Amino acid sequence: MAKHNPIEAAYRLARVRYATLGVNTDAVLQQLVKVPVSLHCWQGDDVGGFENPGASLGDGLAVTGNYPGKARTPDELRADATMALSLIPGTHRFNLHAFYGEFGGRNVARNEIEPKHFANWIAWAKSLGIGLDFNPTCFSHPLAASGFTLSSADKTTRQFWIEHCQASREIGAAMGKALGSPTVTNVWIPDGMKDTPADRRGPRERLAQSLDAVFHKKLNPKHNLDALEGKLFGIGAESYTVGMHEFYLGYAVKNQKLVCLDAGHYHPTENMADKISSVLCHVPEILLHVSRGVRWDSDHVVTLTDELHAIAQELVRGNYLTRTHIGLDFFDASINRIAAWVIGTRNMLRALCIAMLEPHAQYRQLERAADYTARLALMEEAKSLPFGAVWDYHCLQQNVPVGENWLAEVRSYEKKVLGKRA
Ligand code: RNT
Ligand code: ZN
Repeated sequence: MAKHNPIEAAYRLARVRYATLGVNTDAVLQQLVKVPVSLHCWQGDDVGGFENPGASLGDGLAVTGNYPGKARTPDELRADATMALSLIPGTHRFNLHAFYGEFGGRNVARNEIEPKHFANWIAWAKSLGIGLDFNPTCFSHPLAASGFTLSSADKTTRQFWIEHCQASREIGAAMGKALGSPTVTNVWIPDGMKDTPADRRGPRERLAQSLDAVFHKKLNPKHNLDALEGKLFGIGAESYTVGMHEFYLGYAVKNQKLVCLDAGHYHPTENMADKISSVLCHVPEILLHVSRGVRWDSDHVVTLTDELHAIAQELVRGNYLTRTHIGLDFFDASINRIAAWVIGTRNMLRALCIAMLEPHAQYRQLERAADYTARLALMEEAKSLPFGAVWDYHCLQQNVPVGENWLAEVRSYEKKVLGKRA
């Protein structure tokens, strides 16, 4: 360690402080660097995809803002994501939606997409040594315009989306195989109704049947893992969401699939963190969409909130990191999109770092002894421990900018690259 580097000096002091609580900061950083976060491709281009340039979003999703410089092509999106990844400590993953495939200018129907349409993405991921995750895109499409996809009463529509999801799982498996790390393929559908439905049962029973068809073919879990994402409501689907949490929880428990918990998809007074240890009693693994709900929007950039701390604490305290796939899900078009990725991902990792630094062995001991006074006292004191010094040192060690220094790099990329995009 260099003698006069202030980051290192602060770390040395922090290490001593944490040691008094029985926490080994070096061990924490060794653990932290191994945790991958899956960056969602759709922050880079406002959930546009590359099927239909200029197509507008809908189906319960809304992106607001018109910050200049969004990625317009797969190459631009890869360049932007590479930039974001270079500012985040550790080795992470990238999460693609099906409509980010490269179809060579041809109109390839969604139920006919193949691994070859993602060959460039796979090559890019390989070059960075990262894994990929995947999602069928059951929105932004004429056959989703009725508000129903896998749960549609129309057999042809239903079949189309079943085939799209089947094709997506095959792509997920091809990615996982090529990259030597399982791809999590996550199904989310927008199906629902704006106003009170007469029939809540029919669409749900059809959705269950469609999912059975989607998952009929067994895929090697070393290549592909299936996840299901529920939601409370979407814009324009306020009264009825076919795929609500209870629906998928039941389906996932029965079929041992992964449940995807999106932090923006519950009633605002519900705590997503509290669901982790509940759901993991009954399914082998989970996927997280870490996000931030603000009033009716479920997708603001992840900031270092109490809710985020709670999620990280649950993952660490419950020893769930090996059974949890951490992904992000937000889209903000009102700020620099690369900065949005960097802020959200660094916050997720920072929250994990803080959670790992807690003296949880002591908490647990006090709890077992029913000394709730000391437990509360210790938890509150822990809130001002010098975790910032540990996090800064981690960034330094991982050769990424310390503190706010990453912003200057985004600014210079903005000038050199984003500014030249029309
Ligand atoms: C929608 C879900 C879903 C999407 C992405 C684009 O409410 O959260 O995960 O955000 O698939
Ligand atoms: Zn989500």
